[in-house]
Amino acid sequence: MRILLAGLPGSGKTTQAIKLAQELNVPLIRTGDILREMSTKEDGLGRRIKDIMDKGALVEDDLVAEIVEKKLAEMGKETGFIMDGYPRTVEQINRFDPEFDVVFYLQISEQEIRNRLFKRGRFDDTPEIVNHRLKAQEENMFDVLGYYKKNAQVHLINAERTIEEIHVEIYKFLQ
Ligand code: B4P
Repeated sequence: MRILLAGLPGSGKTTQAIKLAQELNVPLIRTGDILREMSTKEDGLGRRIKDIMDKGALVEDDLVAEIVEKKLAEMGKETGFIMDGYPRTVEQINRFDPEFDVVFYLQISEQEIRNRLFKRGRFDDTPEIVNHRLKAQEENMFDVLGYYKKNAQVHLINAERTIEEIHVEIYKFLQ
């Protein structure tokens, strides 16, 4: 099964994606991690990605779509996978659509997002960068969700509960 964990930054999508991939024993693709790894390279591309991520903006659609398409081609789509962080815009879907069977969308308030991210304290969790990330992603995620409502099975999840409660809901839905 091809599963997407979607939501705004801080909604818990990565947390749930890791747990689910372990439990189902299927490959996990995380664009955030791939891009952070690429951003450590001391070449032109690495520096460009670092610049974008430092500001809390989205990396170019073309580039991210190409990375994901390549990764899935290497893995073989037929085995099933869990995706975290892609697509984040409809433009990305137009460039490459992984054709998910199920999409879990984690719903959360802005206040709770801020609480969680400030507590986590990653380099891009400062108030200014979080504002940028939310601005860059809110409208886009709304459009992405609209697309999948027509093209996949979408399950909306109340993400303001414990990690375990959310995981159980997702897991049960897949049984
Ligand atoms: P990501 O790495 O995907 O990071 P994120 O959106 O901030 O959320 P993350 O998944 O890490 O956190 P989670 O909600 O699980 O992206 C980083 C950057 O990469 C983007 O800003 C962008 O620049 C770039 N990027 C990635 N994909 C891209 C794409 N497709 N196109 C363009 N650019 C792209 O958890 C957050 C915190 O909440 C954690 O500390 C966790 O412990 C906590 N938490 C989780 N669940 C909780 C719960 N139920 N209760 C309490 N706390 C919880």
